[in-house]
Amino acid sequence: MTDKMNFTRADFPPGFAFGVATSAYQIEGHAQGGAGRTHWDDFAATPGNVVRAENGARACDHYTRWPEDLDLIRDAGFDIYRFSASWARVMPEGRGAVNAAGLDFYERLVDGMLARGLKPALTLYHWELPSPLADLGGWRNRDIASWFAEYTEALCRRIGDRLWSVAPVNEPWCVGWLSHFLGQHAPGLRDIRATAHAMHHVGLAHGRAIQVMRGLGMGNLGAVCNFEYALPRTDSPADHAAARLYDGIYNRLFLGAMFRGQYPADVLDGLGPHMPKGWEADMATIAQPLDWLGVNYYTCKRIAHAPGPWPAVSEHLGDLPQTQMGWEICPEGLHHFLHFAQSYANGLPIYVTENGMANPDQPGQPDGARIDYLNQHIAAARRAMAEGVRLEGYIIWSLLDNYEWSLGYEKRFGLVHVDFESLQRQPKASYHALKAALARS
Ligand code: IFM
Repeated sequence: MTDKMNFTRADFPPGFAFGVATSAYQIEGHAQGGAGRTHWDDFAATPGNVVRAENGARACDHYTRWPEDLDLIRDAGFDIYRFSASWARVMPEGRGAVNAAGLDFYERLVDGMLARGLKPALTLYHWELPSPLADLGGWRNRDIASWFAEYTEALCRRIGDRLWSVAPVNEPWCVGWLSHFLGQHAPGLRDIRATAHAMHHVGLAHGRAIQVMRGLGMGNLGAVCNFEYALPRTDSPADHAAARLYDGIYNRLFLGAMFRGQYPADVLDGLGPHMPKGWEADMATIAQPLDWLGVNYYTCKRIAHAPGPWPAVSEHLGDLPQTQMGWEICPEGLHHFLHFAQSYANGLPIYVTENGMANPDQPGQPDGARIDYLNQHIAAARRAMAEGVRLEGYIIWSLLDNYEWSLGYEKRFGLVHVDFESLQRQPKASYHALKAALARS
């Protein structure tokens, strides 16, 4: 293990931007500032859903400690801060009345980034759906596209003039499949019809939000999707077919819709019968022209055919070393997806919008495993760039240890250690290594 990055800023083209990412519910402390209840509060309050039933009520208290957190980002030499706004903080009921303190908070935060020379990269939705909208069916209800457009307008009228970039929805696959088919995230459903509806409505909401922001004269609008490298578990034709379908559901569905106005045919074979009526007419709205594509990448999976109803696939682990999440470390997958993203993005800039690892870090103990992980992945990205991929930035998940959803607070992704009792921040060795690599000579 090393304590140094194996690159410096000078190894990248001028203008290549480095950043860190977080999300609202995972760090802010949702109990403060008049935010409304979210479906994650409800999900966490239901026994068995979240480790120790932990929720985002206090989290990292970024709501009050944001100046210190922005200082940490600036002091390490990062260029971009990718953050998200909480829908329920801006609109506690999800629509209608706006929470003035919520808008004030995001304005202070964005102005704080600009004052420190950071580029504010906003995500409008990183999973904390207001509970009153969940009561109406949440992502299953087609009206969510209009509710989301209303929220987008309320927030962007206030801060849209100062944002460097915006993506509507973080990781559409997680909002659709992980939350409605696998049941691992709020609202915890395991229902194919709910999944098909939610996935389609996520795309529709994305398209409507882009339209609203274009209408406000905003630019540099993109999409952030997560990708998982699907490898067949064995050489059998059945496992190859299963891996291909898994790739379709996970990796090709949203890119197909957003960049080509089409869902992949192999995924529609299974999902088609469950789609909302008249979905075809929405594809032009979903495929709004974009300015960039963001790639979130962490791991690969070994996929096997599994007897049972569609999609009849099962996920397995291979022999590669694993992170604290139990995810295999597979930088080859990032190289693959940067080329893959380029094949959809038609010459647009591509960003790695999330990459990083969870590690059982103790304060004061060097997190060499994270430095190795980042070195390997950044090397894979540089290889793709040398082969012609238009990668223009690399954003690390995450600035702080934070609320890792159904896994609670014990999976530590931060470059900065957070003591969840005292809330004290302590930069890890990876933070210092990145700071040295990013220093401008
Ligand atoms: O913590 C999450 C984040 O909210 C979305 N992308 C993956 C991260 C690690 O699981």
